[in-house]
Amino acid sequence: MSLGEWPEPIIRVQSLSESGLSTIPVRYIKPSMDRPIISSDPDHISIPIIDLQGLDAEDDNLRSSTLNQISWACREWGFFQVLNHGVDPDLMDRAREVWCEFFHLPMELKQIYSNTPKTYEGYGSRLGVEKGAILDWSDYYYLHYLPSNLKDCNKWPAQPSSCREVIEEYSGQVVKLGGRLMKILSINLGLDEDRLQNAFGDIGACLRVNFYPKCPQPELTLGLSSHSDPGGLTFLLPDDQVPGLQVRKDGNWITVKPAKHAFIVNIGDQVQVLSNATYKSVEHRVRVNSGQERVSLAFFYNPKSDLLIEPAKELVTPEKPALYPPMTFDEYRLYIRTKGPQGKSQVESLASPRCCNR
Ligand SMILES: O=C(O)CCC(=O)C(=O)O
Repeated sequence: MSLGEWPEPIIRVQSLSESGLSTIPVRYIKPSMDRPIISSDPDHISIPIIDLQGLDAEDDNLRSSTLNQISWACREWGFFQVLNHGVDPDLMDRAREVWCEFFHLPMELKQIYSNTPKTYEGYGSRLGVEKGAILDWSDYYYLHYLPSNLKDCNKWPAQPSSCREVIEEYSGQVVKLGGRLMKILSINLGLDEDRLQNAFGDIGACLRVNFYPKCPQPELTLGLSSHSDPGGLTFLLPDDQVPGLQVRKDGNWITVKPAKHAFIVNIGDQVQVLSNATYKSVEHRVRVNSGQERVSLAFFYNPKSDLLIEPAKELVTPEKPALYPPMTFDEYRLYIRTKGPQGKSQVESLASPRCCNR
């Protein structure tokens, strides 16, 4: 399958939504088993919220209790919210605002940045290039921050006028948070604190800003289909006014209730591989609604794209052999770039007892 061009003309979901239609086109209608069932959401369950201030505490008990909370969240949920994470709350607000403004610019200004599946950079409306695929109810903007040879600020929106500056500052701070959490995850896995970071090499970092327009029939579609993130760690700045993100837990879909100025952190497939499945990347999806649009910023902290990623040797034992074959992130992400979001099918299809005993 070629990643040269989109297989069909691109339709902006925002334009569809703003046209005032009362039923959604058939291309957005999900099979009944994939549709969101609003009433099935158990309200009393939520993903863990962890205050990272405890990591800098002089008090050893507080520090180790924070490490334990993170360890538990990584094992049990693969998803958690972090508070006091070091990213400036005002900058978080500005980042969200500037992207809301971008999506409300006239269409012709956004179209300048239309993307293609070759790199996905720019303004897009679909993931995957399969002709006739059922599409998600969202548009997005995708850009590279690291490595610096891929960073091209001319591919970032020139409007709103503060957009590039805000992206730069925001990304720098989130990358620092990523480096800090990589150390914590290494320590919690019983590895040297730099072990995961060294396996990632010179990291890649990119931002996808998701825009979910209002939808007249939210019960028939999804803003983003179920998927696990192919990369290392994801730092999601959700819309703090409009819920939508759902995480799969024990067969149920749990709707995340974002805490003010928290980041939602989740484990990606590459950390699942490196940790030899001690930590799992977890499926998630996004619901839309008829009353309010929603914006979220997903920042992906990834390995260098041409390094082989495989289970850390220290975590491979005769009782727990290597579950995954070595693979570069470039090879790995071709799957989602071709097929679009497909639950956890990729990482699960790679896991094989036959990879053991190497
Ligand atoms: O919009 C959200 O809350 C989640 C976005 C997401 O999962 C992604 O961009 O990969």
